[in-house]
Amino acid sequence: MMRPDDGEQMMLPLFPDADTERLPEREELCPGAVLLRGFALTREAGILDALHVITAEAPFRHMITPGGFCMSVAMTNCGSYGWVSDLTGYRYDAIDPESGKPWPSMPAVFLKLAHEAAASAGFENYVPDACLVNRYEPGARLSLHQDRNERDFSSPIVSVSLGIPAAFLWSGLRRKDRPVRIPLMHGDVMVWGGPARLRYHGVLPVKESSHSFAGRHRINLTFRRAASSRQG
Ligand code: MD3
Ligand code: FE
Repeated sequence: MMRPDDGEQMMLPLFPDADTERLPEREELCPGAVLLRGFALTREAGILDALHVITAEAPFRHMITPGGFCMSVAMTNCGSYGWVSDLTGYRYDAIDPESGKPWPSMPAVFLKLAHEAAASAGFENYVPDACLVNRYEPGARLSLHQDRNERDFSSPIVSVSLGIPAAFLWSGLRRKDRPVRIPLMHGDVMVWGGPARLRYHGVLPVKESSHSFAGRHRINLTFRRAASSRQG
């Protein structure tokens, strides 16, 4: 027989979020920006295979900035468009300037990962047409910048961190805003859209370490919609 106050005997946790608060799986950093810890972990084998196919066709290279500096991050691309930098500026190009051929196609495992990450951050129907692959070795960094070469700012950017960790610098809409540091680990995925899309961001010099995924490297996959969605 139930007594009226039996409900009070249930083990209701005193602090409901205590277990998840230390390492939340899904964290909203600001409106439009969601961090999905470990989201890519179940697909690392497929991602690694795909990376080998891409880099056999379009090897990592250090691009030159319009100011004449050699970037410390090595890059390549896959998808319909690739991000390129040279003395004439930054742009998206359907052709890899090193090979004169189109960039390797976007592997299905990449498309699915980006689509599902975007959906779980609230962006439905995300179909990226460009994936920039960044490779950091210890000491490599990416200074504060905005990503604004894309036609379509209404689509989010999905960023996948693999290999050794890095500290991501996340700032505001103005370069002088004070950045926050976010440690990014193997398998973490970030989705940036809406009001967060044009925030300044960068990566601090990567510290020496090693990880089974790619030895002394940090690999970052950055998915974008370079062409406008209407144009296709
Ligand atoms: C926030 N890459 O390739 S990804 C880049 O870790 C780039 O390699 C970094 O920034 C990396 O352009 C950071 C996370 C990221 C990417 C684009 C963003 C964060 C962003 C665009 C707007 C706001
Ligand atoms: Fe960026």
